[in-house]
Amino acid sequence: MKKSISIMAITFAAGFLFVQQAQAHAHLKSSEPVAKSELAASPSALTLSFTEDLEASFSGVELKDSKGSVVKTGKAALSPDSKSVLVVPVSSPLKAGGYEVDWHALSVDGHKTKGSYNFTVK
Ligand SMILES: [Cu+2]
Repeated sequence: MKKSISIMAITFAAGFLFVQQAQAHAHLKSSEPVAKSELAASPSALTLSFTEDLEASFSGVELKDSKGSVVKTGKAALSPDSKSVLVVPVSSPLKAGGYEVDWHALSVDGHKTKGSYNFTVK
């Protein structure tokens, strides 16, 4: 009984440390278009919300079509409302097809993160 309690305590402490560390970086919280969504029309911008404030000059996205070709977008900038939100204008309407958003971010605490997600324009 005593042993199982101490194992639980260790597991809990390890989980807590992991959460603390994970929270310290800019992770993607949500996006617009939503990951894996199917859109009826081209979005006018990509909006990525992160868990931390970002350094704009070292944060951005690469938009790729289903063939992996890079699609030209406007310059990524922080939202005027929040330094943790990155907005990328979609300069010319996206054709029907699948798209991948490869994002990279530098949070104000100096940590780099990256990831990707997909959406489809019908
Ligand atoms: Cu960090």
